[in-house]
Amino acid sequence: MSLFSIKMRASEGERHISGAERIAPTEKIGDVIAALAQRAAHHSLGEPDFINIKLERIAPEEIRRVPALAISTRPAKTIEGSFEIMKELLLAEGLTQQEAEGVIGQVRSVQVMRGAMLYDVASDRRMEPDKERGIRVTYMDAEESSTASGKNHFREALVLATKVANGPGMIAELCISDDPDYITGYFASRTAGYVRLTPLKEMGDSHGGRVFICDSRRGNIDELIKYLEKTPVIVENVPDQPC
Ligand code: PML
Repeated sequence: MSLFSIKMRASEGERHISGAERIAPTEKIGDVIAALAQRAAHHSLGEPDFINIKLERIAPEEIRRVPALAISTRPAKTIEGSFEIMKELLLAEGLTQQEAEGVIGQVRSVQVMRGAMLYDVASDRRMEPDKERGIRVTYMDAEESSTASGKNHFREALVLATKVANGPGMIAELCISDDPDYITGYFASRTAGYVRLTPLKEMGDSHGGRVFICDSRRGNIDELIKYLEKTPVIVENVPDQPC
């Protein structure tokens, strides 16, 4: 049975409107393409004038399968309370106060950036080869690839976070959604799991982004970037809802 990577991106002029991807077997390709085209055409950010749907066959032996991270939710009364929990989780991963405050400052100040920042604690440096572009995590899906046309923030984020957490030398990921209507974000790591944090921002705020925290003493950075951007990963046991 062949598997295909199916990627959709939609834009209007220079403006990015929507993007999504799936990994699906040949017999599901038609349904997945239809769902992604619907999603691209009906987006709250506007009607695109360009929709690109790209298919690539993936060799089954290239695919890595990993179980979804364990899910938990840590609600807080205030945004600052959520960032305190984030800091506590970073300290538990071995970051110093200064490092933890530094990476939280980075994720809070991300402007519009399609990819993620990659911060190395060993050198105290950002490691993205192109700082404007950031690191773009692609080639991933849940085992039960969805053919729903709406975006499920939680499910898509859990898939991405699980892929990222399994990268060589990765310590943790911080995420604030850039969707102005979505105030829940997360902290994720192999040890803590996928920890949903809410609220991480005010309703209506379109700032958001991701910071990946790694340690170049524990894994090679070039290999990590190659894994994040190129290795196909299927995540097992991904629920539709956080429960
Ligand atoms: C995004 O918008 O891409 C990030 C979504 C974060 C999802 C958090 C959750 O609901 O678990």
